[in-house]
Amino acid sequence: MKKTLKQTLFKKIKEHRPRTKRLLEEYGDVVVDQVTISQIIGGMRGLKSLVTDISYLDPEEGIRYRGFTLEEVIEGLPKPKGADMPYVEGLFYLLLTGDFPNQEEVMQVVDEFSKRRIVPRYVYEVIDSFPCCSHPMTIFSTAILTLSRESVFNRQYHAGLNKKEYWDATYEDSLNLLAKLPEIASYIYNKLYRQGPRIQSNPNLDMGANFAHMMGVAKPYDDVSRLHFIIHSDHESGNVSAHTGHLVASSLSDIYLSISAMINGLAGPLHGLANQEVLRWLHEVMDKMDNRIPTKEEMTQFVWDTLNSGQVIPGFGHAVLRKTDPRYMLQREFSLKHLPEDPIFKYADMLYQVVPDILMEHGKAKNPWPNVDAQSGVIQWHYGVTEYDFYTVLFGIGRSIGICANVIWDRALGYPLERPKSITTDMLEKIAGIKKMVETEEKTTL
Ligand code: CMX
Repeated sequence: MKKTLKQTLFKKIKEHRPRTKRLLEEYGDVVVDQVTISQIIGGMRGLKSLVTDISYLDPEEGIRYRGFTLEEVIEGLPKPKGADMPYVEGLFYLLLTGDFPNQEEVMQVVDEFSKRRIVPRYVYEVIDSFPCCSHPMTIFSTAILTLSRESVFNRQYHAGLNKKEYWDATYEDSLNLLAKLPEIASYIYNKLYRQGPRIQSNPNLDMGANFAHMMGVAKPYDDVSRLHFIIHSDHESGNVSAHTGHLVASSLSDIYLSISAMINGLAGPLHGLANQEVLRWLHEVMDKMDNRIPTKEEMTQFVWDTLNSGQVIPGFGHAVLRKTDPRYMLQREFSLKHLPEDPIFKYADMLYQVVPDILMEHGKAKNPWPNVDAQSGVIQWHYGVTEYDFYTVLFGIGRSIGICANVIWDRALGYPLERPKSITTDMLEKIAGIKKMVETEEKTTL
């Protein structure tokens, strides 16, 4: 009998624990980085102060999951029959263990997800009770929060759980939650935008196909969903959603509280919400152009107008990346293959041609190249999911997979409560020697 994912994971955890223990006990004083005032005031950019083995973001290369590029991940994971994109459940296996699952191993996870997918009725009642015009991310976050009462971790913790077992209960909570996210998200979508009867899930389908089925969108939307969830799952630890998930979980809040919190971080326009902002912005341009494809000069003018009015160009720039996001490139390749003639794709592609040069001339953004959000909405739009307010929910399903994997490992390795130290502006000025200079100046004037 093949080992289950949980058994394989436990073996990896036991192998890894001594590495963390040795680093802490024997090398705890080794200096990794130093911190400057601009990093303290400037959102801790580049400060090496978190650890994760699930993914690593190289500024010049882009994301690697467990050491593998996205192309290698897509190539190496098992795929459902006839699909171009792999099982999302297989990605979860890879993120947790660092190993590519074989067909039998991935089917075990597909089966686990299928068994845990049923959402309690009270969650639907909470969703139904939202006032109209609520943003789908607010509803999604609340629905997840509501599930906290199901937490295995909470139950076991209050009954007296050994620290070494925290990861196990968190693993159970994570699977229980991840399996339900497509059901919750598609329910929100249908409620907000379709008003038709809910499409029941099909327990025989994998996560991507089941999501497409519940959204009521035909093939290849199953592959679109798989690709979307896989490429959005993780982007190392420092981005707002990943960091929030880790931070909240570090106080031993359960996975539902942690994932709900990370969804709230993702809902900001400088982070995940940028994918809806790209479509909103493109539609403003389309309206002004009466749906005609603008010339390069016209598009250039729109971009400058946005910059000159003090707004950012959504879908461009990145806090870490310094080249075109490989997640953008993968989606662009998909679009070139499946929707090259779509007008929205043509608009987005024109942005790719004009924005980087403009941002360079503008001279502020450290990275003028497109990020993941510049292209994801274009694909959704093409397949009929045109309600762009919903796009960040899709990002949220994917990102939850990575955060759950991270939190399980955080608990397995006993990472403590996160608690950096803050200081005051007075103290920073003192460190910079500014106060002394001001006092001297005052004395001179007197
Ligand atoms: N358009 C206009 N100005 C931009 C810009 C853009 N796309 N990207 C960066 N800048 C500006 C910043 O606002 C900043 O201006 P100020 O000095 O006036 O504050 C300056 O350039 C320097 O910023 P940076 O160091 O290059 O970038 P940050 O690390 O501060 O911010 C990010 C990164 C993503 C928030 C920023 O590039 C941005 O706002 N992009 C547009 C929104 C977006 O696409 N977000 C999604 C990112 C991916 C994701 O998380 O989903």
